[in-house]
Amino acid sequence: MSYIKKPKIIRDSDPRNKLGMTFDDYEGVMSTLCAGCGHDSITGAIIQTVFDLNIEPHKMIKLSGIGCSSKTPAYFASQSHGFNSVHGRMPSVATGANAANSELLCIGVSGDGDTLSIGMGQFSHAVRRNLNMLYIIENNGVYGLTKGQFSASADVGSTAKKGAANLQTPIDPCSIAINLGATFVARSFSGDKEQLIPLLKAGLMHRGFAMIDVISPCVTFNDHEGSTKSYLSTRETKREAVYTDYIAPFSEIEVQYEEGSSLEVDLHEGGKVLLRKTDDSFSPLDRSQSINGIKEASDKGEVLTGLLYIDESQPDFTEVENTINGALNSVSYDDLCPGSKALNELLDNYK
Ligand SMILES: Cc1ncc(C[n+]2csc(CCOP(=O)(O)OP(=O)(O)O)c2C)c(N)n1
Ligand code: SF4
Ligand SMILES: [Mg+2]
Repeated sequence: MSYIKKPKIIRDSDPRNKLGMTFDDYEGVMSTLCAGCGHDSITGAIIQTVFDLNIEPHKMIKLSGIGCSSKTPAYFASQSHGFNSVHGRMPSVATGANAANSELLCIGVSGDGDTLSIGMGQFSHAVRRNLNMLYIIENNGVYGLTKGQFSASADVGSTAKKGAANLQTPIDPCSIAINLGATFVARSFSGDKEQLIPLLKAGLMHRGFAMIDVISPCVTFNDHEGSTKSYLSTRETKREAVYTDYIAPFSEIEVQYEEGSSLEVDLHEGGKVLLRKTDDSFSPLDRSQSINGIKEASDKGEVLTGLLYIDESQPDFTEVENTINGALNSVSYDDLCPGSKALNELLDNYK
């Protein structure tokens, strides 16, 4: 992990968001990842997302596990809260953060190894609890940090740097998440900011568990011929299911698409997702169609990208658990310590 601060040069002409903050204000420390690593492109997209959404840094928490991908939170929003947890254990820390402050915007960044192997149990329960967080998987098909072993998302036949082929069936995080009850599932590519940034915005504004699987080539261990997660292979096999844009609340909505071909989805937090179908057979509002669409594309050797599934009707973790609105540290002393009479009445209920 790097602790080297980026030199901050702010000019009067720099664009500022509604809070008066510049893009640089949302940056983190200098990246120590390999030059060209897809993870750094995702960091750039996250910075653009939180800048555009005018997020107040103290209202956001960034979390991760262990891996090259899990270093990402150090590289953006250095003024926000952060927790770099243990390998695969980020979801339990996110659960605690959600319970302690239901108003914090939560961004978790994980890897395919961190999520689909050691962290699979924790990931599954974060999904089924509909934890209110944006969960980004920086998916390169390998354990980059430990020098390129196949991960559980490596495709059958995909080769390692030294030529050995993976023989085990991959786990597709999008299909798994939809099956487990995720309420927002999308896939994109680190090199496609035009698609990725609107998805990040919509995912962050979604109330509930929003997972985005981002194919993010590892240039050091998995970007050669034979790898199915390389820049070249992903560019050739990527197929967009629906064009997706995020529209901020209160801004005028202009629909320029032909009648019948676009669909607006209201998000709990006030924004809207605008979908335009590029393929009439695909609807991200129908769970079984989403799963079938992902599988059909995969059978053809394609990677289906875009918003793959969304359900805005489900209550999130804090609503189901009826936790307090707001932060625990803002609860008044009288509410925290209502006195012995109130305590005795409470205890009587358990007798
Ligand atoms: C408990 C534990 N087991 C194993 C490791 C070793 N380890 C560190 S990172 C990693 C895999 C990271 O892969 P991924 O999540 O895909 O991240 P990437 O480096 O590819 O971005 C492993 C197995 C560890 N740090 N802690
Ligand atoms: S080893 Fe791979 S995943 Fe890790 S920083 Fe380098 S290119 Fe990125
Ligand atoms: Mg990985």
